[in-house]
Amino acid sequence: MIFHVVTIFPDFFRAAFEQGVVGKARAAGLIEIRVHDLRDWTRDRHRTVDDRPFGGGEGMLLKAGPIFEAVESIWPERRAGEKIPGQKVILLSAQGARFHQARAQEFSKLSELLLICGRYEGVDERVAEHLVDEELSIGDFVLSGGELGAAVIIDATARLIAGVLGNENSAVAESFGEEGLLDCPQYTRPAEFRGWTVPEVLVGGNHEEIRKWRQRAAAEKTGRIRPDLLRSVGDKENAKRSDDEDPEQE
Ligand code: 9D3
Repeated sequence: MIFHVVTIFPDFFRAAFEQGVVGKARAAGLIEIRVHDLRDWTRDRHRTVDDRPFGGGEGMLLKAGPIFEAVESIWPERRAGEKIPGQKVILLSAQGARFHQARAQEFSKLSELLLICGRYEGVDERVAEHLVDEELSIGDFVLSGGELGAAVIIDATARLIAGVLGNENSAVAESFGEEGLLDCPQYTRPAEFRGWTVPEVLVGGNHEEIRKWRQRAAAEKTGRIRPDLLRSVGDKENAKRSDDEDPEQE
């Protein structure tokens, strides 16, 4: 899979993508990350990417022109407004819909993903209206630009691509996966650290007891830290049950 990033800070990404799972996936040739400098598509002497908002207001906006030129030069088909199956353009902005694990799953099946990083006070709205497939945010907090968002989406997506993880199953059977619970608490050696011991059952070797403890501990921790996840598990199960119901009975 090829990831394209359009940004005014191309250097931001080097270290992030050299290490860990993403670095290994690149080294193995499973993914490619092409970082493009937005200023390469400016035409003026000062390589201007921003301008003041019509109607007044604080700060500067990213201009539409260089962003359209960038996308249309990376994917020339887009110049005619043609959309290629397996390719998606995303704008990272604070005004976007929230990115989540199901979107990462979806993106991992694409052949190419192009991420445009917003900056300053925002981006000329014609980019969201007429160029991109989707406008996404990574959460309800204020960042200074879309670069961290693009890195988050690439990391979450790349690790799901077949062959990237050592264990093919581990991408599925984890939190925010099928069961929608947080992981259970986990411990490693030493069995006693500063007087705090590991739950007895985990060192006992009774696998059925361990399985039950882990299930209970995961549900307890999820209820304490992320009760919103438990509610959505309930919603999913209700949805499944009504799917199974006799379609004659509404
Ligand atoms: C008047 C409010 N504005 C500034 C406080 C809104 C605003 C403009 C531009 C807030 C953030 C930004 C820049 N942020 C991003 O480009 C961004 C972002 C984010 O801020 N939060 C979560 N995800 C993302 S993805 C891109």
